Amino acid sequence: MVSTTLKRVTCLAVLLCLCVAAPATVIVEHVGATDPVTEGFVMNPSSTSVTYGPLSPDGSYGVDAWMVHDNVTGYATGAEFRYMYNPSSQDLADMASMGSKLTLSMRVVGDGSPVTPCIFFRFKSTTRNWQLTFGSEADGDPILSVYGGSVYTLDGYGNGYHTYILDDSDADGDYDLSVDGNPLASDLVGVAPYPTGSTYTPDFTFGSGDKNSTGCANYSLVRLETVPEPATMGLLIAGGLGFVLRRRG
Ligand SMILES: [Ca+2]
Ligand SMILES: [Ca+2]
Ligand SMILES: [Ca+2]
Repeated sequence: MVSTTLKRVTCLAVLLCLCVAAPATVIVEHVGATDPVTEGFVMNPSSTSVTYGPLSPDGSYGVDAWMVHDNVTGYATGAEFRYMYNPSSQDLADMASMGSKLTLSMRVVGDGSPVTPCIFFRFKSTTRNWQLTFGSEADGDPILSVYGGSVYTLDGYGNGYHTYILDDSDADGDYDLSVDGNPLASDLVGVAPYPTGSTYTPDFTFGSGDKNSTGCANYSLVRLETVPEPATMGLLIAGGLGFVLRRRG
């Protein structure tokens, strides 16, 4: 009897752990000083004059990262350079149905850099574009510009690594923006393609997106992931409980 009860309790505990321990599924991510090409990103363009490579670690910051330092101007191919992942239609369907989260941990290199598409982070669905571009104040505090939205000066944050998250955990198709866990903006709907009715080629991209300007940043984490909706979690837990209770009955 004791043994049977123990089994049931264990069964319930395992089900709950499974629900809690699998909160997200990574679609693609860049971590630390690893070459993004080995992580599933594609170089765009495939050769470049922009400086890129590993930092292990990034000097006194003590953080492993991958640098993309665009000090190149002009209009030649390779005067820009980014890493791109093209989500599959299954990725997009999972993001829409389960919810998604986009994470960027990055440091702007060079205090007093103008906000520039040479430091950018973007997710495009077929119908919407969420893009963040960055610069810094003279004192090193980051400046963040949301495409189609506001510009935020992150006073007091300093010139180190910061984590920017676009979160659509509620799977309603818009994103809440936070920096180091502090909410900045909510329900960002992104920018539709022009002309009206046309579609984007979906991508998840970071790096330098502009030929004739400059900007440098070091990227320690870039992640695209799905997150189960709270409702889904609830159903899983309820299903687990029902299973155990049926066995008890
Ligand atoms: Ca400041
Ligand atoms: Ca949302
Ligand atoms: Ca450039």
